[in-house]
Amino acid sequence: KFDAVIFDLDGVITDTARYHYLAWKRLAETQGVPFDEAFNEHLKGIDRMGSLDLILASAARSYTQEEKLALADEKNRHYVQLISTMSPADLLPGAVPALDACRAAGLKIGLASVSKNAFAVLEMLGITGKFDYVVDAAKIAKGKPDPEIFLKAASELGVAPERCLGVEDAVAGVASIKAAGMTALGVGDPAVLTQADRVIPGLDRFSLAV
Ligand code: G16
Ligand code: MG
Repeated sequence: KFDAVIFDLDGVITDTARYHYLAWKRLAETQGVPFDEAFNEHLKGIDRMGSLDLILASAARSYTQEEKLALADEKNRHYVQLISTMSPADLLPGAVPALDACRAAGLKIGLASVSKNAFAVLEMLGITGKFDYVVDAAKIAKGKPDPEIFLKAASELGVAPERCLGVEDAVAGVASIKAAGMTALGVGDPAVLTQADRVIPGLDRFSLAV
């Protein structure tokens, strides 16, 4: 049924979603903006400046572009510090077996992350070589939920979108996969990832039977 599988990184292969949450939470608190896990769900898969705009939308004042860039930079420095000790031990259960199962099935393997830190995270996890093609923030103009990132991965892999399976933990990411005309495998809670074709709790339950 599929010729390629395109994985999201944060929250699917490793739990950097937790670190993004902690870094945004601290940033929001410095600006007096309320922040919790439920609000954070809307930020998953959204790029850095887009996430900041969503947080500052409930701030008491408006911010200049210069101030926003400084805040985004501050959040990223905290995030980079949080991920600095990552190693292959931070791979989520089932991540490597899922990648290896796709490889054994003769499928192309892509990665679609809007994170500017994606290549650094892949290196720390020791899995860069497991992907045929990686799309990160530098290669796209529009982030998730726009389909661009998954379409770019498919075209670079030389596979038609309808022959691709996208794997995502974020509402915006699942929307991006569906807008690209692909099948979406959600990782997380089916009550949250309502647009996914199937939802599993983690990659330890990964199968190509979607
Ligand atoms: C990830 C996260 C988002 C984060 C974005 C940008 O996307 O899910 O929470 O805001 O990357 O990250 P950075 O600030 O490192 O550029 P994805 O697509 O990997 O889920
Ligand atoms: Mg994600």
